[in-house]
Amino acid sequence: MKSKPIFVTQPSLAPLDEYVNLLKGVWERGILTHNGPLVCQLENQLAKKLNVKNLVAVSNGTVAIQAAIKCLELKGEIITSAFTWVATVSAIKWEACTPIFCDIDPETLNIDVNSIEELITEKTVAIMPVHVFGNPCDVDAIEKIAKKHKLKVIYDAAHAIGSKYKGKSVLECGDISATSLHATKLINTGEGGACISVDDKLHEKLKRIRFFGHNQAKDIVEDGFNGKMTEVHAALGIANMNYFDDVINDRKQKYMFYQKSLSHLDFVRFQKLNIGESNYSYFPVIFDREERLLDAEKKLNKENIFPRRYFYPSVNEFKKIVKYRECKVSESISRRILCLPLYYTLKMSQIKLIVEILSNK
Ligand code: T4K
Repeated sequence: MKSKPIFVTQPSLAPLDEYVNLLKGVWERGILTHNGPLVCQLENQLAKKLNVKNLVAVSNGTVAIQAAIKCLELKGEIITSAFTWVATVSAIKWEACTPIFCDIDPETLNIDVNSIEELITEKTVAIMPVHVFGNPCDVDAIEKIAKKHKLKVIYDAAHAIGSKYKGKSVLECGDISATSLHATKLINTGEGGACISVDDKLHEKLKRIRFFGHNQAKDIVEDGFNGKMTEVHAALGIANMNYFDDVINDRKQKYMFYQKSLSHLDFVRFQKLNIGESNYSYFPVIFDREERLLDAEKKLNKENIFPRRYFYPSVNEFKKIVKYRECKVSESISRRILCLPLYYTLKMSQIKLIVEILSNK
């Protein structure tokens, strides 16, 4: 009989009774959405936990990026990383802006800060870097470029809950950060996301944008949409959040174990985590050649283990939805990178098995 499949990740879930207890209140109140008490509780507790001043919960991470673009009223070109999930691109496009792809640093896998300025034109309105796999970008360098050219900065911080820059939450960097609370993230609400901005005016505006553009009197005062989170999702987030410290510590230990156990292989290397503090949310392995990756994937799949090719292909290569612009480093790394299973309930024996399979060339 085949063993249970091991996927790239599994949601970190609080004990069911803790979730059910919160749901009882939802049933009693009969309030399911529209900025209910649990959404407010989640926002307050999450802001406290992450040590950020302001946080607006929304329906998913893609909507969080769109709300950020709407909030800054951007119209034009947005320079973003070619090495990201398609949602970064689709959010920019949904807001009628144009993504301009910047290549990445081959070591950190984040936007190459030395390649941003050459992409700036009179149409550029913002930079949207991605903290790839939770590894903080070179925020100071990006801020310097943005200031010099009077550009806004939105961080796609979908992976970055718990990541830090200069000892503080990386989510407070830039004009707005957009994060994800999807099932696969370190804190999850099933589907969900959040916008973080230290600017109180932007924070209030984000709240209105999420709620069709209504103000308190229900007048339409912004160009908004429906980006609301439900009480059922917020309840899940509140229950799960209590286990965040355990989840992040567990990830770090497993990450370190993987790295140490695979470091003897001369055909793989790892993402460089040199700026700030990563949250170790993914464990990507960069192979020397795509054939070697495909071979490793095949061997793992044979044992019912399913790593994922995040991100493949490089988003500048999605020719159906974007205008292709070559980004050599991102394209090459996309073909050679594989994220190995990493999650709270993953057993050490399972990690050892994965290491063993990868070590047998
Ligand atoms: N920006 C960046 C840089 C992003 O990476 C993302 C999303 C976004 C923006 C947008 O945020 P959201 O709008 O999604 O909040 C996943 C996630 O769906 C996506 O959230 C994530 N990034 C992306 C990197 O990965 P898939 O298609 O690979 O996920 P899926 O559903 O196949 O899940 C992966 C594995 O996890 C499955 O094989 C099994 C396991 N799993 C998954 C789910 C959903 C479970 O065990 N339980 C579950 O409920 O995209």
